[in-house]
Amino acid sequence: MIRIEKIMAKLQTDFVGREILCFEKLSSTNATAKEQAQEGAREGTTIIAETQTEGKGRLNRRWFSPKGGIWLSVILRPRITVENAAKMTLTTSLAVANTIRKLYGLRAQVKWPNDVQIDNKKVSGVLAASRLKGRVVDYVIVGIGINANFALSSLPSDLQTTATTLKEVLKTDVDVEELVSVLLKEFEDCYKRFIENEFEDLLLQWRSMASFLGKKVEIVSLKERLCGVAVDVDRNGELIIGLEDGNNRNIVSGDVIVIED
Ligand code: BT5
Repeated sequence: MIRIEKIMAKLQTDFVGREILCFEKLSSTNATAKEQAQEGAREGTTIIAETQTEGKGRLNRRWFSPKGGIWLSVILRPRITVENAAKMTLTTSLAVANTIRKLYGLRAQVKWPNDVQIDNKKVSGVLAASRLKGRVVDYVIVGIGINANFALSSLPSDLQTTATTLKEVLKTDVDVEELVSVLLKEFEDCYKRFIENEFEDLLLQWRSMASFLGKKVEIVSLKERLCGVAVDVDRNGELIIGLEDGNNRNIVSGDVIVIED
């Protein structure tokens, strides 16, 4: 069981996680967070579930959420316009990578747009879903999944080569409540910097942990597949790909597959 009192005892945030709702099982913490946000939950309210029966990734893809993982969503109410909302994803993955580095000394890396990896394997995925009022954001639900205390064998076999868990890497269980409290603090710090218009500083740090920059990659999106070199991620959070013809292309959404190290 995840113990809220233990998280609270360690929590050093101003507002993120000051209100925590913890459930044994939910369909998705994002769905519950959305309901709470619509009912007026205050900024920072955090929903945690020990397992999710319908955890979601981007494009409605399935996110496997066995017991032992950290599955949580945070409700935010930033005063930003729609163009800025996508930057929340990079801000969040930076917070997750920083947390894993600080707590366990592991070389966590980020992959555009929303993965955190250890040894090129996905240990965490994040999502930022915004609800708009005109061009302004009404609220953002940030969803974070971290594969913490479960064996890889709890995931479907096709994911066992692309994913990893903290338990698998560290060969021991981690303290889940400590992980959640440090993560929420790290996230709040990154979020505050984002709100204070320091996204470019966050991006500098994010880039320094990026596993894929400078590598030959394939981009797979709903519209197309293309190959090139991952040149950079720009100040809007878009991925810049150098094509074989010498031109650059900006990519707004899609998956990155590294094809040559
Ligand atoms: C993500 O999507 O990586 C975002 C994952 C966000 C999960 C959190 S958990 C709390 C909150 N509540 C939710 O319902 N969601 C959020 P994407 O980049 O689309 O990656 C999805 C793909 O990752 C799937 O298609 C699988 O290939 C793979 N995958 C699924 N479960 C995984 C896991 N536990 N670990 C590693 N890879 C996984």
